[in-house]
Amino acid sequence: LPGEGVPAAQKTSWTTFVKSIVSFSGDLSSLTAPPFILSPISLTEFPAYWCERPALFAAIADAQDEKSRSIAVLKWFISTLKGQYTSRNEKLGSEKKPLNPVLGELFYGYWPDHNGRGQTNLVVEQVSHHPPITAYYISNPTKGLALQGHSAQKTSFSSGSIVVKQIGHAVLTVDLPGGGKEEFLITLPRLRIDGIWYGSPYIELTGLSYIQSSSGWLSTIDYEAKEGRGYFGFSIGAKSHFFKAVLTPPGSTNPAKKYDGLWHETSKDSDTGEVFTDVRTPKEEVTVGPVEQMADFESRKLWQHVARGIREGDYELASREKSKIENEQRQRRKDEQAAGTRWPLKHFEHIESDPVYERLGKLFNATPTTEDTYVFMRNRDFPPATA
Ligand code: CLR
Repeated sequence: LPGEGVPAAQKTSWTTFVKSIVSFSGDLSSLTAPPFILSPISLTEFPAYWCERPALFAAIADAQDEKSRSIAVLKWFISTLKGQYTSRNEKLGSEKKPLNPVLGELFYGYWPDHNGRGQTNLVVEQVSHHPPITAYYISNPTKGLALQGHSAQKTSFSSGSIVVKQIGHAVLTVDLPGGGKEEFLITLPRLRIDGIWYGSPYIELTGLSYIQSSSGWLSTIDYEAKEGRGYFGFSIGAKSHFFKAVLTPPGSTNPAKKYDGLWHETSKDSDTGEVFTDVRTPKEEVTVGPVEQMADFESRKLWQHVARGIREGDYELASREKSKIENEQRQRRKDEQAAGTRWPLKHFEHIESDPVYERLGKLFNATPTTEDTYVFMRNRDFPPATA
């Protein structure tokens, strides 16, 4: 039923919200939403989804040749999708509206070493507020792996769904044992947020995404697989989460490997039937130090009272604390403008065009043909000295 997932007292406010997204295109984060759809988690925490299976990440470094490395990267990538796109439904009951990070907001974490896989470290910084852009750097120094990327969104509304175009890309750099490195350009799929009328939004992935290796191997992931249809060809629609992927060798369009399945459950090698990914096992959440020891701009400290308000249903507290943060931000921007200064980023530097994107994007005719990026400049020690 329409509005099924909406608490009775918030039905009017949900209708108003839905009306506002229907006639809106751009930055959804700025719209006021009813309390039941608010998440107590800031978008700066989302890059952690890239590494919740640290062993699969580390395994990329153990692959022995170009082809196996590309397979290992694809396996790790597909295995992150469940966390990236379904974990709010699992944890919070439906997709929710994350807290909109402030400029300079930070999120640090790590996954400890275990069975020789090495420690993986996470640095996230909100590098832009309008539009919201989040930059991240995830590294496993022991294994010689680093993932650098940024994430922004363009949203529009189409036949009952929110369509989210992901802006940004990620580059995975693998240090090779014999010296030298291999790079992987990772593009991001489009999202459709369905279930809006019902008040229980969830994400479906659409279109294609790519993982282009500097070795020439290319993975093409297709999220439009047609197996999502049930008896009589009716679309099951709800939560199909199918994908098909093909891996092609340098300079060829002939697949060397094909995979298909459900990215939130299991997938297989299409030719042999052998298991490719299985994400039904528990994932490992990022380790984060205690809030009491965080700096003021670290996400969980900055938002702690807002988050408590949302979690405990004290929406008055949440909105009062949110206004405080927003007013303080406005004042900061005013002061900077008056002084002719700009907020200094801590870890990243913006560049107009990413040479890796340019170089590797050509190999599969990436659109757009050029993209800006945020280069990771400065690290910090892990685990935090205070932990
Ligand atoms: C951020 C980057 C992550 C993957 C990811 C997952 C969920 C996306 C999020 C990104 C961006 C913000 C997002 C969210 C789902 C809902 C939310 C699009 C792409 C929007 C702003 C909120 C819409 C409000 C409805 C829930 C009503 O790697």
